[in-house]
Amino acid sequence: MSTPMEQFIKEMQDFLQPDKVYIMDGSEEEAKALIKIAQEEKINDTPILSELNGDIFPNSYYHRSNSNDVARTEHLTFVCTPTKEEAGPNNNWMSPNEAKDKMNGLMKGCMKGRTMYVIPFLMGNPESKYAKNCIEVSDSVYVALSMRIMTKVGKAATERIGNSSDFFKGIHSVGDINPDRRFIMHFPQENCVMSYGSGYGGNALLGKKCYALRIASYLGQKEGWLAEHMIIIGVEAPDGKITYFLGAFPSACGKTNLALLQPVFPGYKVWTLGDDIAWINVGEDGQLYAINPEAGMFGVAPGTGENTNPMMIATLKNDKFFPTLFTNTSIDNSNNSPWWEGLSKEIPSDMTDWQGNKYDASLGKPAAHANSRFTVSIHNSPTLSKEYDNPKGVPISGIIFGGRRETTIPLVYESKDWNSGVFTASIIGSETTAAMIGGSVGTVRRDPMAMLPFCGYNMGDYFKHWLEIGKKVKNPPKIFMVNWFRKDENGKFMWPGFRDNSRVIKWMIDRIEGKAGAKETEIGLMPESLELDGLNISKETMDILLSVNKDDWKKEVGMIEEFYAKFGDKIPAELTAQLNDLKKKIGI
Ligand code: GTP
Ligand code: SPV
Ligand code: MN
Repeated sequence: MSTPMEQFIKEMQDFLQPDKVYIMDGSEEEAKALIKIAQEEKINDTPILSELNGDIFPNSYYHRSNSNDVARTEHLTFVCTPTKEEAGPNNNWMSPNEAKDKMNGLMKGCMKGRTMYVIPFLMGNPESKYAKNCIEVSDSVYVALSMRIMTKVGKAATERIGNSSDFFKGIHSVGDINPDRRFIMHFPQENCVMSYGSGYGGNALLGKKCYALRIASYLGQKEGWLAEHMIIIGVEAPDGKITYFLGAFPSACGKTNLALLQPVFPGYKVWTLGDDIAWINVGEDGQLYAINPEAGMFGVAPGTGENTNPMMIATLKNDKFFPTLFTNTSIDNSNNSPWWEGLSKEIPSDMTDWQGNKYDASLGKPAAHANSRFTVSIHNSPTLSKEYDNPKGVPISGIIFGGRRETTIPLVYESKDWNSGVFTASIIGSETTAAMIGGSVGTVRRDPMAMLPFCGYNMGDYFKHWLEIGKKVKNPPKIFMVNWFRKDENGKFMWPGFRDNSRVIKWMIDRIEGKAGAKETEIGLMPESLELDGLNISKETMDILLSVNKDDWKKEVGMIEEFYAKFGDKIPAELTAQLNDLKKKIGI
């Protein structure tokens, strides 16, 4: 008798018809062999990977993708629940049968002449009851290698799966990388995702957004937990006490930077547990606990430099776990190293841009794609927390939400209790970024909990689920809202951001410990003061950053009402009551 895993592999072999099947074991020898294959295999005359200068970033390789395939494609991403209502207005929907027919038509025999990589992987520590078993099949060696960095691939997964039929099935092919034939279809009822036509991270590394957020959020609703687009950090104070936070920000809005923050205060230290995804459970003691189901970081390159994120530069220079991949950055030809805007002040004089052309700075365009990324093991980070692999997770004392907003949203405010925090998170608006194709960068859209593109079911039900979780938690964490991205009338960021964000985090810790005061405002509690020693910022600027402009908020409420209206009576009464309360306070 064959095992369910063997049956799945056989079924995929019959369906996709690859020339070869390779089952990954996760070993270092295997990684070396796959890197070699990726250096020899070419798409449009470009090798899938080329070796970079190891003296600058050790064991690093460069990948240039098709220029039509550089970010997630939300308009081609579907949640295929039996009814449209289950998927909600926050998702594109197709009936499971129609979606299956479409994907079967596109994918039958699509791996002829190619190798099917079978990637058994785990999301989370195998010892953790919260970890999940998964298998992805893919015809991309770049995906196979990336999955090895981002998740626990190989033997541990195969062993944990054993004879069980309870595993996620990810079916992926790059196809001919044509956006007209690109679909990312989620089948939550079947614990399965089919993805065709893209090799890009969030579309193709199916353990990440597809499983660990969309499918997992669906499972979480059924099973009483949360799958969130959140970082996990532990902030150590000079007395050695560590306070654990979760932090949710929309794509390309600062999670990875906050996850590796180097505080400006002596004696404070941030320990990294996760930079993108958290699975959150109510523990036996009634506390909220979080684990990071991932093992690597797929981070935005532009803006990452010695001044902004020194810990990430140190991570990229570490070679404990290999390889590190750079995708769609530019190349500095003087030393064969990756370069991106923000890596150094000086622009190298001889570069190849992300599309493979000689870079001409006079054209005023960036050399690296705005969504160019690195893929690096979290084990290479000098700030990795000792608790990273704790099967129970870490106990959470604070949740930080944020968005990218030029106006309206103050630097920081605190919600009074869990329900008002859920309301605050449900009304997040954020300017769209280059992390997604198919929208104009910079337009404000509602992005509740930073989960708009990732919630695998109706967001009205999701809000209800958040409120339910609150009822089960004994000491609910404090909930904060931040905005690092406020701009002045000249379009300049008003707050220095990055390392100086630790000034705001310190206030949060003091609030959690009952050591700092706060003033009441229309939208929540705000600092009476922040520690700004050594920072050159005017009182005028701080006053704007920490104020509530009622006219701006009146406009904001209009956008919130429009968004809520899409969900009809699915919006929980608690949130409607909060909204009415806010309206009253700002004079509507
Ligand atoms: P995803 O990986 O897409 O989920 O993004 P992320 O939320 O992890 O964002 P990341 O930390 O990679 O930051 C995205 C961009 O915002 C980068 O270009 C950063 O340099 C920039 N950024 C991060 N934090 C700050 C900040 O405090 N202030 C300013 N001005 N920019 C920031
Ligand atoms: C994001 O877009 O939120 C990312 C990158 O973290 S991806 O994995 O492609 O979704
Ligand atoms: Mn993300």
